[in-house]
Parts: sequence; C-alpha cells; structure tokens
Amino acid sequence: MRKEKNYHLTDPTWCKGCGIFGIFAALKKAAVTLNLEPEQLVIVTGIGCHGRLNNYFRSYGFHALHGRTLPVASGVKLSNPRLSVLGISGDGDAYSIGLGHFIHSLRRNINITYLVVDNRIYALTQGQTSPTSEKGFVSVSTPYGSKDLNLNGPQLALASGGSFIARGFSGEPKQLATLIEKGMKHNGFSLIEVLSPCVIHNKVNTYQWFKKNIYNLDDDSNYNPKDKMKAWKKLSNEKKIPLGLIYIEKRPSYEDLVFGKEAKPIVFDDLRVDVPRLEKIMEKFK
Ligand SMILES: Cc1ncc(C[n+]2csc(CCOP(=O)(O)OP(=O)(O)O)c2C)c(N)n1
Repeated sequence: MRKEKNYHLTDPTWCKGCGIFGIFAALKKAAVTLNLEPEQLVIVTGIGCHGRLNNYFRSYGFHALHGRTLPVASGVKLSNPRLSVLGISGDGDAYSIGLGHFIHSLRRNINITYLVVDNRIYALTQGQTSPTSEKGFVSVSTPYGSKDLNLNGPQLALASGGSFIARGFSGEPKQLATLIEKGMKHNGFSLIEVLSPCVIHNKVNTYQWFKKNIYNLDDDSNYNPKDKMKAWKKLSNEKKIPLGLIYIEKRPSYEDLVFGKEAKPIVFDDLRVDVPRLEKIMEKFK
C-alpha cells in the first residue's frame, strides 16, 4: 500500500502522467453527458493497468480474468439488456489473449461499448512487447527488437464486421468523451481504441510522439465514416495515425435479432422431454 501523505485508498494508483487519467476523465464526462445513473452502468475490465478503471467509478463493475472482458460484458448485457455496458481492455488483454473474443464480438454486434487502452506495451507486468508494439521495438521480452509486424486493431475490427469503429487519444479527453458518448448511443458493438502513453515502460510512444504522429478525421469534412472502402484505405496507410470516428454502419444488433422485432423463434422443435419415448430407448440398453 502507498505510504504517501494524504493518500486515500480510493485514490487511483496509476503512475504520475499515465494516459489512463485522461481516459478516466473522458469516461466521467461521457457518463455525466449521457445522464447515466450509477446503477444503470456496468464497467467490465480485464487484467492490466487499465483494469483499475472500474474501481474508481461509482457504478457497477466487474474485474474479469485476463482477456475475458468481452465474454463477461456480453453475459451482463444479455442477461439485462437495459443496462449500459462498457468493456475496457489493454492492447494485450484485447489483441493477445482476448483476440478470439474481439473478432466474434464485432461480428455478433451486441450492444456494448469497448475501449481498448493502447499503450503498445504490457504495462502491469513491467513492460513486455505487445501486439501493437512496432517491429523493432526493444523491451525486456524482445531485447534484440521485436521481429513481428504490429497489429492494427481498428483495421482488424473493420474486417471482422465492426459496426462502429473509432480511435481516440488520452491526451485529447474532450474528443474521447464525445466518441464514448457516440459509441454508447450506437445500436450495436462500438470499438474505441484509445492511444495512451505508458510513461514508465514505453519510452518510444510518448505524448510528444503521439502528438506528432496523429491527425484528426473528425476535422475533415470530406471524410465520410459510412464509406467502408475509405475507412479501409485510411487504416491501411498509417504513417500518420487517424483519430476520430473511422467507420459507422447501421445494422441490427444481436439483441434486435434475438429479443426484438426482428427476432425469429430460435427453437422450432418441441424440446419438452417425452418420457415414454425416453423410457423405450432406455429399455434397449438394459
Ligand atoms: C491468464 C493470464 N496470463 C497472463 C497474465 C499476466 N498478465 C497480467 S496483465 C498482462 C498484460 C497486461 O497488458 P495489457 O493488457 O496491455 O494491459 P496494461 O497493463 O498495459 O494496461 C499479463 C500478460 C495473467 N494475469 N493471466
């Protein structure tokens, strides 16, 4: 436990300057703008530095296993669709151990908002190379430089059938809050990847580095986020990294198909147990 003067148990334990503070501020702003009551919101987190976000938020929260944010968030949402459900993962949680859930959640389109805190490193475990670390990245796990290509989460999301894909930056909490609000209003799965410096373990992707390497699609009136090919092109050329709403598509959510007007009966057969028939079958095995 921290021994600092005036430290309170409910104070965040992130390192000074951590990008997650910006995300925390954006989340609070979005919850206020959306007028969410604490009991209406459930924040599900994975394992990592990001995983403490729900601890400091006055809402329901669930700190899931590493890589299992989305199965838990999906279960919460489907058992009570009236709740607003927000999942949060790190780049390791989402794109390494949780990658299968990532892809299937995008195509399934359950009404969840998912923030991926991309600090391009495994921070909690003291700085190993992650799927979003660039080729050549030197860390304790790749001392000779990573030989792997880095993974592009939003591009993978587009290929996996994502209906809302955005990217924010923890150094721009106002824009991030707006993206979270839009994502939470979207009917279906909304992915918001958040570029977020880890000031202790990642000495490459700093605030200055991100500022130099980002541009804002939200400022470009010629950009149409409903155009899938345009979105693909933007994500294919990331010498400069696009922020903002990258892609949005209107299509029924999973809940619309299962519980809503478009719901079709899932079970066509009468599945009640036919005891006499069962007994007859059992006879055969005696
Ligand atoms: C099943 C399992 N495997 C490995 C770990 C060890 N572990 C804890 S956090 C973590 C990675 C954290 O990186 P990320 O998800 O990017 O989150 P960050 O700490 O950067 O926010 C790992 C590998 C674990 N807790 N559980």
